[in-house]
Amino acid sequence: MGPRKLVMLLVMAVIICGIHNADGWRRRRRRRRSCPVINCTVGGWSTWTPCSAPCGNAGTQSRSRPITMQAQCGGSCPHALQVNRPCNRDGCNGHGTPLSTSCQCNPGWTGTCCQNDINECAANNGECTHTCHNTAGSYTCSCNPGYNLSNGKSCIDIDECLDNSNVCGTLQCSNTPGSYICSCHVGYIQDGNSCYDIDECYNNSHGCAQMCENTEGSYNCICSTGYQLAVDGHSCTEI
Ligand SMILES: [Ca+2]
Ligand SMILES: [Ca+2]
Repeated sequence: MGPRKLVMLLVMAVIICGIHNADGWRRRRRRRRSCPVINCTVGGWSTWTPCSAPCGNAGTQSRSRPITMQAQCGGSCPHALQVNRPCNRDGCNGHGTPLSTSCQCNPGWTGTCCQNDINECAANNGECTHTCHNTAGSYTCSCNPGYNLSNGKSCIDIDECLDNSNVCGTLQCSNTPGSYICSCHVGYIQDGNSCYDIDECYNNSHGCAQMCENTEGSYNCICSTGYQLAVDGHSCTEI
């Protein structure tokens, strides 16, 4: 065999070998293509975490789920593994103003979320003159009978004698704190709702030096002939 034939044989061997190797590569490639592409699988969602704030405007909570099988053969994992959502937004009692994780309370309320009523009556009786009533978010004052509430806090005595001039009928009306008294004028005695003249001459309360004359509501002292009534209205002096 000459050198020329030897070269030809070598070239042919290289070509055959190349074709053979190309077949193997194609087969390997087909094997790789036949590996099934599998995406990941995920488990069920967890329960929601506690909210990050009890109220306000920034509370969030989340839930998650695990990957139960990783992706294979070039697969992907397109599932969300955690989601967030807002929670406990606002939630300010008593129309409070939401801050990030708490509330700014209106008067009468306190607490992180303004959930607690302030008992205004606990301090200085709520500045009520008489009775303080605590209410949710506020308070009120009330007065004992015979008084009117003024400016929501003060109790002012009612002057029954002025407001109702007939409250005592024909009797004399005297205003008192929280009430009033019906009484007879000086010289009269009360019996029920009526007043009767006191007979000072009869009951000997007159104090006249000599004689006594009863009058309606009063009495006069009288002196015998030869005497005159002194300036004190009771004594008698010789003329
Ligand atoms: Ca209150
Ligand atoms: Ca009164």
